[in-house]
Amino acid sequence: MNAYVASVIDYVKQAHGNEPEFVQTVEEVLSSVSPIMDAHPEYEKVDLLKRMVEPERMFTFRVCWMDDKGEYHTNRGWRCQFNGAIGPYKGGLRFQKNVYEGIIKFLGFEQTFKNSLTGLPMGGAKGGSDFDPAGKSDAEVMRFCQSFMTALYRYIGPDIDVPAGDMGVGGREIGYLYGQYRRLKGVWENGVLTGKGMTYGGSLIRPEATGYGAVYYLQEVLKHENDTIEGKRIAISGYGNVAWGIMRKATELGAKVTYFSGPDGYIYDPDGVDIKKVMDIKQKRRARISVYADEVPGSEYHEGRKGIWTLKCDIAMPCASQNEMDADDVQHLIDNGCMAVFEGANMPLTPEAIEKVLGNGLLYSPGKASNAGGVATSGLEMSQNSIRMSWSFDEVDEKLHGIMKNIFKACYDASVECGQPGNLMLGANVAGCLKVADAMMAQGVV
Ligand code: 2IT
Repeated sequence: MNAYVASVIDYVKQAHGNEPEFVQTVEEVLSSVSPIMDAHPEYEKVDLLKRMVEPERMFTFRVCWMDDKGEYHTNRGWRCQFNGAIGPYKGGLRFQKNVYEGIIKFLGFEQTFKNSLTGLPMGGAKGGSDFDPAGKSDAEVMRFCQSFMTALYRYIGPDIDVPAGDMGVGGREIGYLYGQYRRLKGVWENGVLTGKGMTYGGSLIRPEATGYGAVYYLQEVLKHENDTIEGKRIAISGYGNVAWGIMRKATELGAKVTYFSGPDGYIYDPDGVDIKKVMDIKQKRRARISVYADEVPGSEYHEGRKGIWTLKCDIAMPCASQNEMDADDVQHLIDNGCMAVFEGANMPLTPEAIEKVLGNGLLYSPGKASNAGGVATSGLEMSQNSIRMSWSFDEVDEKLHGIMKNIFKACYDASVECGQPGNLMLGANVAGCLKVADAMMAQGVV
């Protein structure tokens, strides 16, 4: 490994040893770009990587709110504006009990390179709270979102920083957040958030865009292998918007999704997943997935979320959470003849799992490439808000499709340039990183 890259990784390990997820992503990305550093000593000369691993700024704030019983709660909120070299900061908000600085920083770092890969002018950011949305009423969620935005509104804006959803933040939360932003600012600046409802400036396809994009990306990879998605059996972990976007598009294109999972178990439905039912359970009723088996005749619920990787599938798409798939899971997949692992979530594979996938010649794509369709469509939502127009379903879909094709081409070309054709992890990290690096170089030491 290049000595400069090794020294920056060591520095991050020392300075951020208590943030393992952040250390993990930095190590992955920087190891990939090591050959680039050999070829470009000018980056080392200005200590570029040290600046790249340091967020431009990060806010921590108090979010206090009252529950329906009149009791008071105080949560912690964060926004990390990681890198603004190529555009306004952009990235989602995650509301989940286990959120802390390390999670927000890992997501912000990944987002920087993902956004770069989309080809759209968006810098990298992420935010969120350790608020646990489980079991909260609409009124509680509204009061929490209003309090969150009251702390955040002065630091964001359509040309400054544009949050969106991530885990625990969907259309309902974005609505409450925008309402409070508008009340506080007294202006119509709907480009400040993406993932909005259609009645106030949302974009068609945004809710399903991450899943659609992942399937478009998968199609490109398979086409390159002279293969097709038709008839493929796909296993998906998770049942959020990424998962149901994949279910819908993959099914439309002739693949078969017969199982999906939640935090405590998985569903097997031999007839192919009833997507409407999945959305109804997750979005409207916010219920556990076992309800699916209670209501869909012929389907089964099995305890244990890991079980999903022990089943036969051609393509595994982890869409739940970071580090959800380890080397043992990959071994089960390989034993069952699985040919590809495509990440729908951010960093769902442990480093050992990635090593096993690559070592056994499976096709593999990191989330920053295969799940970039979500933020890409957020970028399209920002464009529509700027020109005060709405594009049709077909217009947005066509643009999204084009972006995913370009991402594959950028990743593949970079893998060839690095002498490892088809290593899309390397390609994604190199292609994503180079654009940001060159923009930072052009703008001087800031
Ligand atoms: O991980 C992601 O790319 C997102 N949560 C979407 C971010 C966005 O700004 O649409």
